[in-house]
Amino acid sequence: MKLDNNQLSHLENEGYLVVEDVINTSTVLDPLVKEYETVLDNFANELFSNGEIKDLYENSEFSDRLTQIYMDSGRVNPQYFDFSLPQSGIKHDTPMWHGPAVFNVLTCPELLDVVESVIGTEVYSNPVQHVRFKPPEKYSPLNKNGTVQLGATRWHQDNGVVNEDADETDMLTVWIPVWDASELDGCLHLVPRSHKEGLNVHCPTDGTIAIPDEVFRVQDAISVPMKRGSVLLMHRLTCHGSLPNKSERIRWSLDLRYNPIGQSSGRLAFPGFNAKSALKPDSVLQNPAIWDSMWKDARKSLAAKEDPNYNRWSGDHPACA
Ligand SMILES: O=C(O)CCC(=O)C(=O)O
Ligand SMILES: [Fe+2]
Repeated sequence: MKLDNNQLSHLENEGYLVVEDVINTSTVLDPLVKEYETVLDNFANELFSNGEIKDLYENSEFSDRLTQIYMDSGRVNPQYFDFSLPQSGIKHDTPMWHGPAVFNVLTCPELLDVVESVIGTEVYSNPVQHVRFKPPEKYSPLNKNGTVQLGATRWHQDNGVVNEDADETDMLTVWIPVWDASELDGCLHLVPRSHKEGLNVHCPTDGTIAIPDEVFRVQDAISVPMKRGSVLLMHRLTCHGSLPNKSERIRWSLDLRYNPIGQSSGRLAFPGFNAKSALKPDSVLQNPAIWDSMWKDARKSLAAKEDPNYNRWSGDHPACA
């Protein structure tokens, strides 16, 4: 699906765009859910054999099973399911998941057509990408300070969480609800037109980084409920975050990024790949097993050296006081 001029001007002027019915739910999203059922099975078996949970919760469907396992073990483990690596502390056996069904979402032709309409024909899959299972807050384990583990995502700009080498690029964020994401489920919220107002200061806050409310137009935020199959496009400078999950079910999303081939990804230690190219069609990666091995190679080399620094924010700024 190519975007029309109205859609492109909405993205250009507002800094975001929701496009409905892009991703085929039965051929792309259902297989993703199936694949993650096997990952969850492995997770349950590992925790059970380590004595971290009392039950395998085999008879519960995905959302309840993951929630029950998190409750029983007392901690969330997003890294087990993620198709990226953490920013620090990578070990040779840091868990991650790069299965074919995930690769099929990243390279889904309908999605790449949408992305091409925005950034041009030469499309690179940027390695800053995540799966997010946000558990219902009422069941989510708590941190030592009493806050919910994996609760609402704090306000940020994606440009603020990557290195300076991505500052002048056309990196585009694509947020994909695997299941419907309403306000109750903890959908995204964002500030329209904030991408025209530059990069804000981000402050180190509770183990993550966030833009303080005082420095941007937080009062102008809108929430963006979305249906399964839709995608949300965002400019790299659009201020956004997500709401707490007040529902009974996990909020399941993927967030992906793409940039034109040849531009810097902002996390050069991680592997991206050419996803679509009119100029060099032979350079496009089609084999999910190669993608998986690229990440395993990156993990091996990162485990053997000092952590790269992806964070430009020191907390010295007066707005962080
Ligand atoms: O899904 C979320 O809670 C946050 C997602 C996000 O920040 C992003 O997609 O860039
Ligand atoms: Fe983000």
